[in-house]
Amino acid sequence: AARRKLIAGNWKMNGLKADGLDLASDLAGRLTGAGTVAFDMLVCPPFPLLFPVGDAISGSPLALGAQDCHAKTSGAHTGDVSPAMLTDAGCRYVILGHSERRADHAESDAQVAAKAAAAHKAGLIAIICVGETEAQRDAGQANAVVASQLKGSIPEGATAANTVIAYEPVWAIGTGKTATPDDVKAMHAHIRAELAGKTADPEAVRVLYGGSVKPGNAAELMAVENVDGALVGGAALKADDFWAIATSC
Ligand code: G2H
Repeated sequence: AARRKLIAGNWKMNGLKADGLDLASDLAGRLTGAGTVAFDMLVCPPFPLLFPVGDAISGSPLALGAQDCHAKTSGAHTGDVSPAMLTDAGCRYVILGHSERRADHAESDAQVAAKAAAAHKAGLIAIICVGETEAQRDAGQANAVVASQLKGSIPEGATAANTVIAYEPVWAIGTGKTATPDDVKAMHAHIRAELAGKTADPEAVRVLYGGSVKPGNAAELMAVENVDGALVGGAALKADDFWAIATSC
């Protein structure tokens, strides 16, 4: 089955309301104007921008996502945000287990799985991130690390309809270094094989590549077998760059 590409912008901790509204409205306008396209497009702004951006792009083909959620539905969890709060703002997706969350907040695979299960229950599509560090790759452990992250982070009940995987080699994030198409091809084939038994329909699950994707390397990366889109950070903050990446699919 053909997997439709997903081009997701992870804005990380960037942008104030005016910037976010400009960027999202610009992209929504381009997407609407383009008519039929070969990809789904998603923006994931910081929490405070979800409602204004969600309102601004509501009814357009541009989808909204968040960058994290809590595993519980409500309660005494100061500073956290529930999955239902995200759907209330218009989100369809949530990024979970990004390496920056795993590093800055010591998120474990088990926590990522619990968050993904909660996201699924709320009707959200979880984008579960995995990826090895440079030291792990140099030690020849990249495949084993990613296999173990997939095993620990994908919850029961995951399907192609509620789960997307993002492979982001940590050494390629925001560094300007990009994995070679051969590295990416090998890892995505490995991930596809590992999805068997962990999702109901492993052939249909989209597996994104992330890590310094930019207009100059997008076409080459998006053409790699088993690469079903991109999770884009830095280059997702400029409408021209993000649009160029999407339209290179
Ligand atoms: C990887 C990616 C987006 P960047 O973290 O998730 O960021 O494209 O800036 O490397």
